[in-house]
Amino acid sequence: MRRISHALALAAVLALPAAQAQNPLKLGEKLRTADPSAHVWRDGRLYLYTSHDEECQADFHMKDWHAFSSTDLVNWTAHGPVLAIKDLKWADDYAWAPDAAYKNGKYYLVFPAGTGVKDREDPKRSTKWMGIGIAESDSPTGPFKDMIGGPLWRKPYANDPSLFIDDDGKAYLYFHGAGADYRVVEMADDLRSIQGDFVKMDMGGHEPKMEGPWVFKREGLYYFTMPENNRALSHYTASSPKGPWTYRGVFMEPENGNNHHSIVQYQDQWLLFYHRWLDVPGAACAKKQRHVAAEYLQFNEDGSIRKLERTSEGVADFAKKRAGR
Ligand code: FUB
Repeated sequence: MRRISHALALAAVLALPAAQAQNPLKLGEKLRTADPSAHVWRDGRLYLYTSHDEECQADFHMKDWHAFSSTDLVNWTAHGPVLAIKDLKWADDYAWAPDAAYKNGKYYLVFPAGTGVKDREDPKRSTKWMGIGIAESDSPTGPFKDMIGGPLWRKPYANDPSLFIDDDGKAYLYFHGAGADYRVVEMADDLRSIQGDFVKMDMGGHEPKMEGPWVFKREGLYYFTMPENNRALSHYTASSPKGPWTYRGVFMEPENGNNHHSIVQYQDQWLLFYHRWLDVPGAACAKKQRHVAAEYLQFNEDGSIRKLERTSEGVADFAKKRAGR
């Protein structure tokens, strides 16, 4: 009898991770998604805007951006592509990491796109250029329309936008740029143009190579977060959206390849969305491919972000936590 109950207990433990596993998120059986930008809109749903990898992609030639939404973070509604490279007059490739915003009753998708090719052997022969565009919609699920028909600027070369709207309605655009990292530019009220100069922010002397920044505010404190050296998620804090910033350290270590993330509060929980490079059994290639995942994010007493591990459970118990409130 005792042996049977031990066996049952072991079976239950072994069954647990599989039953609860929610990472990577179930966004579509054959759809390879990356670079999740998470937002909670007025309808109470959590939305993810993602980029979309071709199967077994190489050099990130990407063609469209997708949206998904959920209320329990387990069951996701796919809203399909919300904007595609073919809809743009000024770019024909590189549908990279997007961000989104809600302002003046409209939804905005801010996105990088480009042209040309990168010559990895002889970088001087590269013709690749990238810029940042902005598209509008009356709905969070699009379709989004490129109202200005061009990038917000041509120089500096830029991608990975993070559009932060402060409580006073002012919009700040952060991005990764060629020789122009750690810059911020304010945007016009209608978000159709930038306003003023690019401001180089004071990062307290810590300026590693970076990609996709993500800026948010919690309890009056501003957070500038980014994948340091494109891999380790790290953070800075400040009392203003333009800094000066204080470096607060890495909160997620690197794994396999680049990382790109977003952070949002949803129904009392702070959440981290990011992507992982994972094996895909049965895929046409042997290499790892990108998948969107999520974890709970915790803060220390001093406001810094607690270091976290990647888990297979992710936020599978989100609905249960909500019910237990
Ligand atoms: O998905 C294409 C690029 O890879 C993103 O824009 C970067 O942040 C990196 O994730």
